[in-house]
Amino acid sequence: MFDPAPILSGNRRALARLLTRIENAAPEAQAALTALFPHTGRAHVVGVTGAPGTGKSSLVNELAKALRRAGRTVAVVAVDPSSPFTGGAILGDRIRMRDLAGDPGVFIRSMASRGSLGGLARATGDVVKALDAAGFEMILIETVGAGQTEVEIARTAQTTVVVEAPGLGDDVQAIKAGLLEIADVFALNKSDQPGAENALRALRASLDLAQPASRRWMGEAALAHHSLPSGESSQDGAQGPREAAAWIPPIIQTVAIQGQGVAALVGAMDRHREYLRASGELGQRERERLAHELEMRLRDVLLNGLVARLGNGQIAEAVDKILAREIDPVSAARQLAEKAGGVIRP
Ligand SMILES: Nc1nc2c(ncn2[C@@H]2O[C@H](COP(=O)(O)OP(=O)(O)O)[C@@H](O)[C@H]2O)c(=O)[nH]1
Ligand SMILES: [Mg+2]
Repeated sequence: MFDPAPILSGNRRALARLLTRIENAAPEAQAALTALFPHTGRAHVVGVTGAPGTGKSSLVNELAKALRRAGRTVAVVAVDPSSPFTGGAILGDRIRMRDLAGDPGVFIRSMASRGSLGGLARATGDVVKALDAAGFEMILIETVGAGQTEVEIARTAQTTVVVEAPGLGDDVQAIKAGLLEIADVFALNKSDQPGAENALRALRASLDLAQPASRRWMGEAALAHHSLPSGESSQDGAQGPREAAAWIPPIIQTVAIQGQGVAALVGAMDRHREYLRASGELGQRERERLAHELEMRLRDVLLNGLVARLGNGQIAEAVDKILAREIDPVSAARQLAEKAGGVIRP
């Protein structure tokens, strides 16, 4: 039997060991997650995503420091689907370790892909559950915004921060397009760099396409005093009652390497969480997320059960028949399911 007490009382060794088991999909991990599940659902889970080089790691590092200064506990999960390394072998993480080493209120974990990206998304979700049960108040998940895995991982987060930076190429624009719709907060990082003003204008323009100009203007005016001085005029007193009705993703200008704008970014993350709670969206998103997870797990359970009953031989046989165009994939799947238990009827 797995004893959840050490994890719940903040034993870091026990936690680290569990996270390794989760990553390796070790059989004991599931028993642990079952025991810990009732203790989850308290943390504010924030995804930090964006193109490579925009400054996500630097920003996450500064966010962790700012949260610690405010007496809040924080866990960081850095996910890199392209890296075969894990366990903090990434340079950025070693830098982070130096800043935050020895602080029991911080926990940092790097995760890398071992083949299946779906597996990585699932492992990340489980790692977040373990950190949540361990009592970390905020969990920051850093991912490179590129593909399906990131979208899956973003589902885990309650708040998604999309990091942008000036002066990146066309490939970055492409990544951006997919990220605009999942952003709850924008961090326009590297605001010290040439082109920052242009980047701000470009980002606003693409957001205005998605939202009525008047609403957008109101949201930003309300947040203007949190941004870095940028020569932009800020309108005071624009925060009206409509502010509570809809969330407008704010753009927070930051300079991660100087820690500038980081407090404002924490403020925006907190406000988003408060908005989610007040609007009822928090519960709704949680329900959708858990329903999605149940569906995924159900698929796994059913598929594993089916394969166990039929054996790989029958499945390979079906593939041969499909290949020979003797049967189509959907009909073959139905036949196999019926053979395995007869429970599945279209
Ligand atoms: N000038 C400037 N450089 C930054 C800023 N933030 C990060 N960098 C640098 O940009 C590079 C990429 O940062 P990193 O945090 O690793 O980006 P990531 O790939 O998004 O995680 C590093 O050399 C950082 O020092 C910033 O605000 N201004
Ligand atoms: Mg990084």
